[in-house]
Amino acid sequence: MRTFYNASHNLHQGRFEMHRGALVPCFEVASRADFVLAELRKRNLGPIENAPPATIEALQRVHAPRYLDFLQGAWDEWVALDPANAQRDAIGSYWPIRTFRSDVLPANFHARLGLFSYDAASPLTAGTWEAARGGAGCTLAGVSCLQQGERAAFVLTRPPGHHAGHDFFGGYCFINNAAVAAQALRDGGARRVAILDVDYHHGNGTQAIFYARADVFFASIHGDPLTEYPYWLGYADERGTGAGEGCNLNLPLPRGTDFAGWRAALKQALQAIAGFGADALVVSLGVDTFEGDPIAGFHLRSDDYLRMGEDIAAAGLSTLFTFEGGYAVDEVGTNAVNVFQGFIS
Ligand code: SP5
Ligand code: ZN
Repeated sequence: MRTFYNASHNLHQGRFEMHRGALVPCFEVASRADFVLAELRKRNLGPIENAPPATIEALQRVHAPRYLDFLQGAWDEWVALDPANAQRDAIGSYWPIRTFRSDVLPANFHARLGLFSYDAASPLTAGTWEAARGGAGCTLAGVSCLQQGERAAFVLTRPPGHHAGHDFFGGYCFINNAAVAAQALRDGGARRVAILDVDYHHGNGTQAIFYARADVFFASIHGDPLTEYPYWLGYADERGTGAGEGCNLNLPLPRGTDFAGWRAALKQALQAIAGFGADALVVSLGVDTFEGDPIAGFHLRSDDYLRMGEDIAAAGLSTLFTFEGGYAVDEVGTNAVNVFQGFIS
């Protein structure tokens, strides 16, 4: 299996995230990708390649122009406000909740930072834009690979993507790689594309991007948003809207769920995807379902990821994996690569 590795990922290194009233070191660290890369090499799973960054035009297939403009210039604006800002990351302080306007683009930087984000846990850094754009470029290279007839490819990148929406970042995510992939597959001629999101957290950004569409099916298995981030989306009654009705499947599971329970949900998701009749599959691969994850609550073990890969392969679709969460840094390589090992076995 070919891997497209975003060598620019380490330009994005957030220092602190706001966690319940305190700034704590970021969970989403650069070494996550390094551990996965090392494990891929160790197991000789296939070539590891680079790709050029995505163009703005390609990103605009999924994201709003004014959001991309903001992301691209945000760091320079932040530092221009105060040279001392170069030593600290940009984090929002003000958000336009219900009753506020979002059509007006304020001149004030902090107001725009809040307009285009939804949490204080996703620091924007000097290299965030370049890292995120590099990841989308790798995603497009992975898509090309499938279009040339490869069975599967892996996009090894960070920051992750599935919480990022059409015009907002959050949940450590800035550009929605899974959405970029699904859209590029459609643009390349696939009639129907399915996205399977196995990250512990509901992929609210991906769901929202495709919610009204009948050509992209979104299925997600995740911690119940009644108690788990992102809290305000990911419930079982969200089934899509308009033409997209029936093209969204959420399978929330309680904290403490082990692989037996999780695998039953996977079976259900894969059955729904088979019923949809997709031409290609995008997997948002988060491994924060692992029992040792510091910010999540499922109990999957390392061997379970082999079975996960086997089950996904049995769907028989050409498949692009994009890397999402997984914060038990020492095991993140083993767990992610186990999925691919199972997939190709
Ligand atoms: C891509 C991805 O996995 N993003 C996840 C973002 C989660 N951010 C906030 C998590 C808050 C969880 N609080 C857990 C308390 C642990 N002691
Ligand atoms: Zn996650």
